[in-house]
This record gives sequence, C-alpha cells and structure tokens, in this order.
Amino acid sequence: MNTPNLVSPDLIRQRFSRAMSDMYREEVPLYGALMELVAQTNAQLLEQQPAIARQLHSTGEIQRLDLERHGAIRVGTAEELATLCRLFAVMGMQPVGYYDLTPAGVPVHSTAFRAVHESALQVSPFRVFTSLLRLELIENSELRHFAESVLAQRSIFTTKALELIAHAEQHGGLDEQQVEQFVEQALETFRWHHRATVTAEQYQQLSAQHRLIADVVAFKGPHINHLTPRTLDIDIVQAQMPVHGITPKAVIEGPPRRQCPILLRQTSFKALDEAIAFTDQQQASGSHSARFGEIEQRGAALTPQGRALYDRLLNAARDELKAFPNEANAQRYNRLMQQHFEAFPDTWAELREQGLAYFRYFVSEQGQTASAAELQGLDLDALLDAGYLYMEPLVYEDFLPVSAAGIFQSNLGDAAQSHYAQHANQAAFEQALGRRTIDELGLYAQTQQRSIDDCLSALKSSGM
Ligand code: OOG
Ligand code: NI
Repeated sequence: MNTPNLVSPDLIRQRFSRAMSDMYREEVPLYGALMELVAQTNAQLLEQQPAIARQLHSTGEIQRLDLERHGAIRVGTAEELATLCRLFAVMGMQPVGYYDLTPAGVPVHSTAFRAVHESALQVSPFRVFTSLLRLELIENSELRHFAESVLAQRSIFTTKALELIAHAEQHGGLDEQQVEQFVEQALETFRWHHRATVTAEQYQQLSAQHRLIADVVAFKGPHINHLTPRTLDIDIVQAQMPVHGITPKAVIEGPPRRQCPILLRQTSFKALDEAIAFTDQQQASGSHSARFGEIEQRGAALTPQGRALYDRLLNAARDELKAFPNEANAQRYNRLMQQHFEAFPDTWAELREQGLAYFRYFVSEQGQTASAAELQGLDLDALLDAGYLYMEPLVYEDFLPVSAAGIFQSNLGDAAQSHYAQHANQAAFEQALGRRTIDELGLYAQTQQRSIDDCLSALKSSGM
C-alpha cells in the first residue's frame, strides 16, 4: 500500500511552520518586529557567550533555533478538536500533556501538539498549544445553547484539507504535490477573519460571560492567536521591547533568572484591538482583541522530583505575594521568586546528582579514543567523571499551566477571571480528542535513556 515518494511528516511540519509564520507576519506587523529583536539578541548572545554557543552546537539545537516557535489556538467542539488531532498527525504532531486552566478562571483545558522524538524535534520543534472551550461551564443555559448552535454551524476545515487528511491516513502519507496543497489548505483553518458570525449584541452577550467564549464562538475558525519565537535571553528582550514600541506584561512567567535555565520562561505583549464586522453590520465597526505577541526562553526539562520542587517553590512565592502578579507588585514578586528559588540547586552537576533534571549524554573525544582496558568496569557516573562522556541538559519542549494562565489573563484582561466549581477533567478532554494524551515526563525519560544506550554501545564498539 505504500506509495513511493511520500514526504516525511517532519518536513511537512517544517514547511507548515514556515507558512504559518509568513501568514502571521503579514497579518500582525508587530510579529515581524519581535522576530527581528529576538534574532538580533540571539546572534549577539551567541557571539558574547561562547559557553551557550558551545552547548547549543553540541546538542544540535543551534540548527533549530531560528525555526523554533509555538502557536496557540482555541476550539469550540469535540469534533473540531478530534479533527485537528488528525490534521496535526499528518505533520507528525501528537497531543502531549494535559493542562487544566480552570483554577485560573479560564474555561478551557488544553494539550500541546508537537513532535515527540528528539530527531523529529530537531527537524522542526513547532508546537501548538490547543485549548478546548468548556461550554459546560457556562451557567446561563440559554447562552450555552446559543453558543452550541453557532458552533454546530461552522466548519473550520476546508473540504480539500479534510480529503487530504483522509488520504494521508489511508495511504500512510502525502506526496510532494499533495503536501503543497495540504500546507495551503491547512493554513486556512488558522487564518484571521474580519467578519464575525454573530450580531453585535450576541457578541456582547458572549463576551460578558467570558471574553474567551466570544473569541471562540463568534468567529469562523480558530485563528492563531500568537506565534512565539525562542530567545536565548528573555530578560534582554523584555528590557528591549519598550524601546521597539512594544509593551510587555508586568512579569516574566516561569522560574526566575538562573545560571542554569530550567523549564520555560515567557512574556507577552497585549492583544491588538482589531476592527471586525458583525453580521448585522455592513462595515467593520466593532472590535475584538485576540492576537498578541509572546517570547519564550527554554531551559532544562525537569524530572518528576524537579517538577515537584518547582511547583512547591512557585506556589510558596505566589502564596506569599497573596495576589496575581501585576504592575504594582511586580518587583516584590520577582524578589520573592528569587528568594524561594534559592532552594533550587543551580549547577548542572547538582541537578543531575539530585535527579532534578533530564540530560543527554555524548561520547567525548577522549571517550572515542579510549581503549577497552581504560573503560573496563566503569558505570555512567564513572565514565562522566573520567571525561569519557559529557552531558548537556535536555531542553523542555512543553508548557506550564500556571504560566499559561498568566499569559491568558494578561491578554484577556483581569476582569476575565471567574471561579469555576469544576476542575480538571482529563478523561472528558481525551474523549473529545479521540485518543489519550501522551505523558511528557515519559518522553524525556526515554530520550535520556536512548542517549545513554547510544553512548554505551558506541563505547562498546570502540573498546569497552
Ligand atoms: C494560550 C495561552 C498559553 C503559553 O505559551 O503558555 C500559551 C492561549 O491564549 O490560547 O500560549
Ligand atoms: Ni504561548
């Protein structure tokens, strides 16, 4: 059944990610400015900090740095989510992780579609944070039914995109010509629409319930709401943003600045107010803000113990702040974060010894030329100590629920906070998705183990 000349899903993803970036640059001019700022900062840093450059060369991440970005979308129905899952699968992207945003007053739960194997991530680390609106959390039953009926009428995929997804599923992939069409057609789902699908009054009602509900329900499709480049130093970019006419949110989400970056640090700038036309208007006389900018800095993936420590310190700092971080308390928040995170070891050696972070192992030059007698009987620790192997932190590829909530909040406005009686419901999410989500911690453990196995078999064949 295998058709010849199928294009690898990794290359489809790489192409799609470029096409998405081009579309977004056209739609949101500030995105272009941000990309330039990030590219400049990265180039400078690589020049000034040889240690960072060396590390990125050694893991190969240097090659993916310019390609690296994540996007986010929000969908309204189980069917939309399940079809997106199939669409992303054509590009080798699978749902990783489950994120419950209700504790932050945002009526969605989410996953991240991304490649899962380190070699696929190397070709394109493109990821999409995808949220499903939880209509069951709308208490007003009339409004809930209205939202359901509006969503039931829309189709967020082109007919051709659906055909190509089905074709890829049946034939194990797409050929060059089909890929070209697929990228073009799939992109349509994520495009911005200047016309709403409801009247001005209906929009107001949806928005009054929650701004996010209006954002999902009142439009033809799940417009991509941001596309985030990866910077090597988020503090520099945050400080530079105002100089370029971009106002960032008050605090950087995630861990504080450290010698050894861990997990993910993020900041964003406010959503654009965009002119839209409601169905009872000829011209675009209404407005809606959905699309914003964001940058991120990625650090090491943490083990379950490391993650538990991170969560504990973050919660302690936030509890002490006694409020959501904002303009007024930003300095105090940063101070509290620094103080609490002193308890988080900040050398790679300690992070490894205490089992807090994941690493990848590599055979050093010394290891390549070592004789069997030299390597005899040495375990992983001894091989590292003797310099036959070296390690690099494994980069975190996922998201953080508290940070994501902060990003949602700052772009929806603080008035958007609500309190929901119901919380996480991973089973319902997976039922809508049509499959299980993948546990991200398992993926990191596998990548680490593969690198250990590779090192040991390389040493064995050269001497051990
Ligand atoms: C997603 C917000 C979360 C991140 O990077 O954590 C996010 C959204 O606003 O749809 O993008
Ligand atoms: Ni984001």
